[in-house]
Amino acid sequence: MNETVVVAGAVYDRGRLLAARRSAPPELAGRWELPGGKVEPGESAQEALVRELREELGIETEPLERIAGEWQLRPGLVLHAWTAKLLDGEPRPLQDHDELRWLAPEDADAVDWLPQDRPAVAEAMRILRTL
Ligand code: DCM
Repeated sequence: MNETVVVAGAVYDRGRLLAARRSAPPELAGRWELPGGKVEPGESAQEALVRELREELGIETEPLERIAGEWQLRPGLVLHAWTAKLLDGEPRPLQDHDELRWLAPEDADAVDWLPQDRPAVAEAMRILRTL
């Protein structure tokens, strides 16, 4: 099996979870996600997550733990999610997104999440409540 992993980050800061609204591609634009991207050959999931969050949002993060589960995006592409701590920077939508929001646990349903991200978001909010 040579499945490509998309790694998404549940980035926490001061009791809130970062949500990002996609600006592309057209079929995903306007929906909200946990930001991230594809793991490249030779990269670990954690390295890919740190790189993607730096490229897309201009932030430095530390991956914490894998959120249990994996979600098929399409044949050959599978979504994993990790919790991550914001270390430095104020997130800005530099590419792929046009809006960002910090959500408290009670606001989890305030945005229109991509369906494939919903299980990871629910688990991320459960973890956030315990931190
Ligand atoms: N993707 C997703 N959920 C995420 C991140 C990405 O469903 N939290 C999907 C969107 C794309 C693919 O993964 O089909 C690759 O993402 P990107 O374009 O951000 O590299």
